[in-house]
Amino acid sequence: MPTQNLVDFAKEIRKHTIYTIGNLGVGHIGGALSIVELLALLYGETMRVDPKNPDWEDRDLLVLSKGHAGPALYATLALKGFFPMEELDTLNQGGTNLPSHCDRTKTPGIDMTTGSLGQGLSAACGLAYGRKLDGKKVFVYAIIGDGESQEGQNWEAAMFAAHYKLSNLIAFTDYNKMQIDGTTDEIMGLGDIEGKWRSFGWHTQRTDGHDIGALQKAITAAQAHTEGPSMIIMDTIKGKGAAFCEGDVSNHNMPVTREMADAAIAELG
Ligand SMILES: Cc1ncc(C[n+]2csc(CCOP(=O)(O)OP(=O)(O)O)c2C)c(N)n1
Repeated sequence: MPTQNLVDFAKEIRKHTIYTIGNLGVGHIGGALSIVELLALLYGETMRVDPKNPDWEDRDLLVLSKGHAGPALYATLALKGFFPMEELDTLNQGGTNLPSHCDRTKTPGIDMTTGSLGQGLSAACGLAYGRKLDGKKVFVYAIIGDGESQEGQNWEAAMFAAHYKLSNLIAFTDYNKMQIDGTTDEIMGLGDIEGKWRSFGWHTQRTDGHDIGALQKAITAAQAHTEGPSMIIMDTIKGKGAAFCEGDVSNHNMPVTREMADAAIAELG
């Protein structure tokens, strides 16, 4: 069972993500909100990180391959103390350390620069393979989108990770069934997505991506699998928790006024 702390942490991440995008006036709110529970669990419990030493060599790493969901990760990192909360007000503005998409050279706690979809899993493979060669007992986590899964490079990474038995690589597919222009089924259906990963030699699981307890179990099982990489397919809802856009296919990158944000935050309590 998740502790109340993790549920509360997820709520705070969600509120600050909505606030930050509302403060800017526009942003990738849908795909940011669908990964909030996962981020709360990773940074609230699972990952070994040190906010005071973000470049610690023995830390676990996260590659947020769907880098447009950066605002949710920024809220998480700020709440963990990687940088001051006030910096969230600078999202995607001139001179900011928080660009709309993740940049490891700008933001403490960001482990990989992402945003060009399809490439993050390959980077995660490299990080995991390097750690394995060095004999380091750390995990590399990666989050990819379902629309992003249509990019062919993912499947080269899938073969690589299985071939090199990267059991220190645990990836998540944010299966919110939507992408920029519509549903994944309309644009390019993923079919049996879990079966695809399994056939590439990955240990696979499918779970509710908004249920922290279910995610905990899945991550524990993935960590225990020592034969190769793991993929956890998370069933999620795009825009989860923001009443003005939850489950709406137009929420990919949408205008959000302060009034909309304030109302959604008040509703979360
Ligand atoms: C290589 C590349 N092509 C196009 C884009 C523009 N783009 C940004 S987000 C997005 C849709 C991604 O859909 P999905 O992976 O399902 O993300 P989510 O719906 O969870 O936000 C696209 C096409 C990009 N960032 N990179």
